[in-house]
Amino acid sequence: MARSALLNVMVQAAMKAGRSLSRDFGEVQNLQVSMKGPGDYVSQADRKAEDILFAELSKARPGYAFLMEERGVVEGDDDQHRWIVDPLDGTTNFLHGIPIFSISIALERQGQLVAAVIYNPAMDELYTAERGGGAFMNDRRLRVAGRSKLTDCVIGCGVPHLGRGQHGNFLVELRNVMAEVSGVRRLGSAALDLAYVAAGRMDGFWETGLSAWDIAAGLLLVREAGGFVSDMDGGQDMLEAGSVVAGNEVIQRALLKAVKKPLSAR
Ligand code: 2AM
Ligand code: CA
Ligand code: CA
Ligand code: CA
Repeated sequence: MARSALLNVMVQAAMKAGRSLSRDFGEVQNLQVSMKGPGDYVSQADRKAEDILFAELSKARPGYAFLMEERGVVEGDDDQHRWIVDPLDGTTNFLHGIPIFSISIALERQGQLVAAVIYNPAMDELYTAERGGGAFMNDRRLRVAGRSKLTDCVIGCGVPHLGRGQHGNFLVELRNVMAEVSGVRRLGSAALDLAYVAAGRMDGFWETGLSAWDIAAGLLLVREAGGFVSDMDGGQDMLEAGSVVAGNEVIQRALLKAVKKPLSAR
């Protein structure tokens, strides 16, 4: 498959960082791990992968700004372009030897998401999308699932963790969704959750309390696979709100409604 020069740069960077993560995943017991907050771990593997992505992307596109999980904001000379990067999405899985984790890279041009790469090195699954150009896994074109009844659907979610709050809301949301769907899943990497929605593996996904780097690439993937995304209020401020509800046109709307159903309406 012919990829644009831009996607090539992103894929090369993701593969190189992926090789670093794979090496560290093989020796996970030897990694230095520190805690950023309650239950919020970061390891040498996160930092090494981020260093590789920062070096590769800066070299290929000098001057672009960055928003990265571990470095935070890095200003650039170019005020049109910004990389939004999570070097390891699913650190908790990674540190427990669970092979569900990913690298997530998105590019914004004038505030609009234009390119996305999500890579799971453990499964060698590479997701790519470019605005207007469709979404792919490896070389296969992706399309969101076509189910139209919530009762037939498998829905992904994120569970709030220690120190993050919002547990009460989540339990209400989960109760609502459980009552209406065929199954609920929790992968532990929001980037992969969205990639799975794009691939039609899961019919929908919702999560709150997220950061821009968790979801930027996944949002473009879902849209380019023909899916729909909104924040928890039904608006389009997912990156600012740190929340997302995703699915095909019908399921996205039905899932948002189910998630938000007040307890008294049950
Ligand atoms: P991270 O692994 O990059 O930190 C889980 O659905 C999402 O929440 C992931 O994108 C994960 O990203 C993020 N997250 C942030 N802090 C977390 C924590 N303490 N435990 C689990 N997931 C966390
Ligand atoms: Ca983290
Ligand atoms: Ca993350
Ligand atoms: Ca991370």
